[in-house]
Amino acid sequence: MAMQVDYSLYLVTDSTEAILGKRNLVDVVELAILGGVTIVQYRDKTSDTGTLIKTAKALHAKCKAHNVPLVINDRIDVAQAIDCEGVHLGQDDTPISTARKILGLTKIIGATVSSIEEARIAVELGADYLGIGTLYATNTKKNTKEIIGVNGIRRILRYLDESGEKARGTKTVCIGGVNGSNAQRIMHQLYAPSPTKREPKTIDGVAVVSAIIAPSDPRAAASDLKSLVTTPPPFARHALSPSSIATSTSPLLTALKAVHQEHPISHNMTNLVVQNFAANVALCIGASPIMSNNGLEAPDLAKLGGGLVINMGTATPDALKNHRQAIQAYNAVGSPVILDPVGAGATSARKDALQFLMESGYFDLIKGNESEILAVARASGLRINLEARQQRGVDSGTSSLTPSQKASLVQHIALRERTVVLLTGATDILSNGHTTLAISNGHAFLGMITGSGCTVGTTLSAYLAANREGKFEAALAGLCHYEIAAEDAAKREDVKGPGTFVPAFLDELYKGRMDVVEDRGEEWVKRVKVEMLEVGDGADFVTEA
Ligand SMILES: *[C@@H]1O[C@H](CO)[C@@H](O)[C@H](O)[C@H]1NC(C)=O
Ligand SMILES: *[C@@H]1O[C@H](CO)[C@@H](O)[C@H](O)[C@H]1NC(C)=O
Ligand SMILES: CC(=O)N[C@H]1CO[C@H](CO)[C@@H](O)[C@@H]1O
Repeated sequence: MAMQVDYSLYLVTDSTEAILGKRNLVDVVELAILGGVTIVQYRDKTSDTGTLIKTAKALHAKCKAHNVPLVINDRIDVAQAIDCEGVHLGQDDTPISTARKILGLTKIIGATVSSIEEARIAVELGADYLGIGTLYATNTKKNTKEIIGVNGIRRILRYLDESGEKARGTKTVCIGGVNGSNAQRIMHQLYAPSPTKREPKTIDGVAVVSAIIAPSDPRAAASDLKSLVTTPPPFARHALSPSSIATSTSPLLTALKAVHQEHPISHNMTNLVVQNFAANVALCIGASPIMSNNGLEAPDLAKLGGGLVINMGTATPDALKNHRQAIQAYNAVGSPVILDPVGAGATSARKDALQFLMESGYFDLIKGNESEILAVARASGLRINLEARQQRGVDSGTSSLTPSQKASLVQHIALRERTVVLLTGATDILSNGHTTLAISNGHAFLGMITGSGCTVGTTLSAYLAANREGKFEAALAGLCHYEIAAEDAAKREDVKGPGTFVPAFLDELYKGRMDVVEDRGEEWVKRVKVEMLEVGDGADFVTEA
């Protein structure tokens, strides 16, 4: 067996002038090791054998001094000549089995893979670790194979997770476009949710080339990356876990009171005709509305501790750029971001916009109606079995899914994206991947006024901002606050229809809040119609592609 290796920050060298400049590679690598690199791959496709051996020897001396393993890209002969810790083999290099015969069992052999089939073969032939990619397009690698993205890597992790002990035990690093602005999120998102109770398989590290070699201070760059890959991101400080919310509703009252006390900012990045309505909803529930579509302003706003709503209403390139800046600013401080993928899936531009946003950062909650959530599932790399969907009769309006299909859909996305997902409809389905609830509050008038979908987003952003340790309970509380107010408004004698409903709804949002704050919440909480759903594996409908 090869030695125990820490793969968390894996440096791949690049001696080209565009990246290294006039500096000495050995000096740069030493600085990177001092910054926290845990393993080094010497990769040089152009130098002659003499130079390779000379440089490899110098690198190995530095690596050994710091107890960091050195592997050589492709060249088994060079690895043998300097007796370093192993080799890394691409798909076109010497076969793993040959390398193993030459190097023996104690050396590290790594393999580049970009498909399940390549991963299967590499594991079978005894690779110690897999470099899985390409994650994002880069200029560093000339022969950039297909970009497989987060979803492609998750697919391979899932395959490894399910393919026996040897596959599960094979270490993995991702490669391609990793840098300081995405490393932490990638570590969080690259995991294969397991249907069993077992710990899910996660990526063991990130392979980095230019993000460490190119900067003038490789030590600082490595040190930044090291702390990013070894600490959970700010938005994941409170893990999502099974909730007892269906049996005890007191967390709902706590969540509602927290919004009242903290007046969290609800920062919108939408383009909506009902600006006034949204701002009023925010004020009535106790939040402070801020409307800003300027991404450059987001870092300052994020620090104020509020929540951000990303509404895909306008999906122009410019809007998307601002959205990305804002998402990353909120992610960086752990302030919640809600995604409202309005109309996602309706056009290919919106499909692309959704993909872009989901690659931009992490969402603490994703909410949408059935067609929008189906689009999110696809963007997340899940496969939807349309035949199973069409087998069903039409008995609930625009919905084409059975309740159990919906539950399975929402739960799969929540588990995979490690987030909270809300599918809105006559019955809403809310899941954190571990607990899935059906909520049947609300009133039909909500569907007849403009902006009701968007203002649910506004409400939930305030609830999540004020209740960071319990995002799932907060989402449920916000939804119930909103929908019970709609029921109460619709019941009123002065409400004759959707028009008179709007002002009454604002009143009832405020009344619901004050009832709870002034300790009349016992009655309010009894109105909550929530039911815990048992989710089967939904194998016929949603599959982990
Ligand atoms: C980090 O990598 C991503 C994906 O390759 C890229 O879009 C982004 O511009 C990079 N950021 C920096 C600061 O280099
Ligand atoms: C979901 O909302 C979008 C945008 O408002 C709408 O176009 C679509 O028809 C809705 N889908 C369903 C199933 O209600
Ligand atoms: C929901 C909402 O109020 N949206 C507003 C967010 O801010 C932009 C920019 O100021 C407004 O145009 C939206 O109406």
